Amino acid sequence: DLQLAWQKTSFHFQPQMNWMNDPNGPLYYNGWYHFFYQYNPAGAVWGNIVWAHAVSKDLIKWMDLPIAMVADRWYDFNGVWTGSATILPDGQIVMLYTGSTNESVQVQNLAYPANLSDPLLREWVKYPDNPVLVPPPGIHKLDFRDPTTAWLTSEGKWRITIGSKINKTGISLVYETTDFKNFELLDNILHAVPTTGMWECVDFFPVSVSESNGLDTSINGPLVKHVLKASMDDNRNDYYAIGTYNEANGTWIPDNAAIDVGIGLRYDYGKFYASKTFYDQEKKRRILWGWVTEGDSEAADVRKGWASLQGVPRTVLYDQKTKTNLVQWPVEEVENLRHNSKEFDKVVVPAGSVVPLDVRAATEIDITAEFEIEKEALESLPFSGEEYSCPDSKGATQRGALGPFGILILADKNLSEQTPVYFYIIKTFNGRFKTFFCTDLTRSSVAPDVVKDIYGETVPVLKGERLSMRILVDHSIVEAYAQNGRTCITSRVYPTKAIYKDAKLYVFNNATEASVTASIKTWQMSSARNQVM
Ligand code: DQQ
Repeated sequence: DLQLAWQKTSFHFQPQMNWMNDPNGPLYYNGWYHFFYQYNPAGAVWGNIVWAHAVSKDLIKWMDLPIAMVADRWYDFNGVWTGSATILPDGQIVMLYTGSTNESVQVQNLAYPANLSDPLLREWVKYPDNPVLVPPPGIHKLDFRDPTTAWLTSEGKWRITIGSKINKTGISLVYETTDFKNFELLDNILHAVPTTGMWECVDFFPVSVSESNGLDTSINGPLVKHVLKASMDDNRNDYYAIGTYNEANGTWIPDNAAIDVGIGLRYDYGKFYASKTFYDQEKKRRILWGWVTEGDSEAADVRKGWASLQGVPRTVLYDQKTKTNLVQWPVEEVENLRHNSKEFDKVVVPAGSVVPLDVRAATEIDITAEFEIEKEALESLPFSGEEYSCPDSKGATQRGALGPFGILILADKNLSEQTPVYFYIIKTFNGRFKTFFCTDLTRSSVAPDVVKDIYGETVPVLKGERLSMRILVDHSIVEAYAQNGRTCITSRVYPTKAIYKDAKLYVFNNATEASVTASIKTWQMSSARNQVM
């Protein structure tokens, strides 16, 4: 089936076949990036979970290695679940992961490479005295999973945090250790947020407020803030908040309690879950991996023989301009796949029009676009009390004075299938502008049984800044970034007509009052598969 075959990506991480979920234990060691992931060797649905393993020199072109860890002990009999890597100062590598025991109790286990002189780290050994941690008193046996990378305190002890919940309050427990075998539960939890439910895949890391490089997980100090992220089992989204870590009492406090973990910012407003960062000591950056689920039916996944992707790894930094959010950007290495660039300079897009962009098949394409709105329209517009939210709107067909305008991707020549990625601007009563960034899947496919949500949120735009977006299209995945990565939206799309050479690109403006001028650059993207490293 040509349409199902088309859905396979050419530069996103995905195994040859079968089910994949969370990223696990990413790390850089001896010239190689390592990536492990939750994997079902036996089918395209979740189950039989093991740790699969791949390596790369550039985070884009991957080589599959043998499965790293299978469910062969009582303490991980029901699954080798999610975990994280810690690289010790002497170069040793420590892996902590959750095992679902033969009785389905969630416990934490220790594993390490059999042979550190193998740069591919092919063989993994489980510590004979596993588990190293069992659910403490008061924590349910099914609510204790996904240990983080450890960080070193000023006293020279290691700490990890593990997500859980008490009643409906999401929490993160903290343990201290010196040898990764014996742990002490600290009296204080790292943080808790009522009503948010179980916290999966907690991540905790420092960001610099003054520099544009990433920080090793153990760094702390006056020019450092700490990000706490949790994956909300209740609504399947990754929420983060920026705050301050108090090492002495072991707690973290958000900068702004109104946008605490689980109730404020998300890494991504589309499909993006169970994400995890690691510090790349080679290029001094922090890199974020996130799992992107399917939006088609389970039956379709079984028919095509695979399910799920990983987003292109993203560099994560504190936004020194807004000071309220992170910025996420595809790792620079993805740009090595760019070729055949095209430039569309200062294209005038009048209110209510669609302008085709002459690129050849747009199924593997990197797009950057900047938009300028007519000055007079901006100024003369009356204030509006309009309430807007991407998911509650009618998508790209809902016309406002200053939007929507943006790019139609994966559109056929009749526009019977199209996925608009766009801005929508509101002039609020205080005269300020509020900008939304959305992706509308309503018309992405004529197929009936696929997700057709409208995703998106506000994006901060500072005075004097141009509106800009970047879109990575790779067959059935679309990653959209606004204002250099302040707001991100990852979508899965399943067109039936706008595929292969019939996938076209347009710039559109559905505003009623303003014409926009768009400057767009596109690059075809080479495949990352079957390339020599
Ligand atoms: N996936 C793993 C768990 C984790 C969940 C099991 C998050 O460890 O909590 O496959 O997607």
